[in-house]
Amino acid sequence: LPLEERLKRRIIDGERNGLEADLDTAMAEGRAPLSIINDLLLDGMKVVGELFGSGQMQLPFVLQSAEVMKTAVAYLEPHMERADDDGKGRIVLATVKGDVHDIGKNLVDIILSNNGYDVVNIGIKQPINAILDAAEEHRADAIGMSGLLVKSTVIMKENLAEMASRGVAERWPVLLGGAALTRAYVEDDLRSIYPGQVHYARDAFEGLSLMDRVMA
Ligand code: B1M
Repeated sequence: LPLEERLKRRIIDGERNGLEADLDTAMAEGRAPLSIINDLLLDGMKVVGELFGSGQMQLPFVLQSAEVMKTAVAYLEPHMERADDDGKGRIVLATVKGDVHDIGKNLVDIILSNNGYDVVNIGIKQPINAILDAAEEHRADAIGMSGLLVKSTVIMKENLAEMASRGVAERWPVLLGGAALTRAYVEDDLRSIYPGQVHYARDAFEGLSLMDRVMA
């Protein structure tokens, strides 16, 4: 297989033998690490999602694909360009309660960290109390929640309602992302229950431009 197809295939097959060598070759050929992730590896992940969703792939194999994805991202990260405008603001990032998906959240972490933001990534399955404690403790300027399950979209709504009832909405603009969310759900349904700013980010880059807007 040609290199690009092979890298995509590695995610689908969960094959990590020789992964680093292929990533090195792709970079040596002039592909930027982020383009390798976005244009090749995430394509593979999309196929994994489709195969799993249609019952053609079992969960342990999805897990293997996710592990290869994580290994690849960790390998590429030190090769990414870093802007030198540090100190643009601080965000607490979490995957919401009940949800373990973290590949997207961790990409958001990487993109924001490489572009001048201080990211406090508190991990997966985080209840609202833990998110707010972290935001308080680290004096965050914003809160980012990720979740991929349909039920996570409901949790996000509950979280915003809780923040509104605690009167902290003015203090923390919220960024939301994850495959089960839609812009309409965030902008039509969630905005109406949260008196502060709530933004939907389709991907990590939109997350970055929203942070730039929130902090402006
Ligand atoms: Co699961 N899973 N999974 N899974 N999984 C999905 C989400 C699913 C759509 C697959 C499917 O059925 N086709 C489905 C959800 C269905 C639903 O809710 N209706 C599903 C399911 C059902 C499950 C389990 C329930 C399966 C089971 O146990 N029977 C279980 C749930 C466990 C739990 O959470 N309690 C489960 C488990 C897993 C694994 C552990 C095996 C693994 C996750 C490993 C890990 O993350 N460490 C896994 C995976 C890999 C997937 C798919 C295949 C891929 C997800 C992924 O990493 N995508 C996924 C299929 C899909 O998404 N279509 C699926 C790549 C990633 C970069 O994309 O996270 O969307 P994403 O992030 C994007 C944007 O959304 C955005 O930026 C990123 C790109 O730049 N973004 C943000 C995300 N967060 C953001 C936050 C922001 C801004 C942007 O600001 C704060």
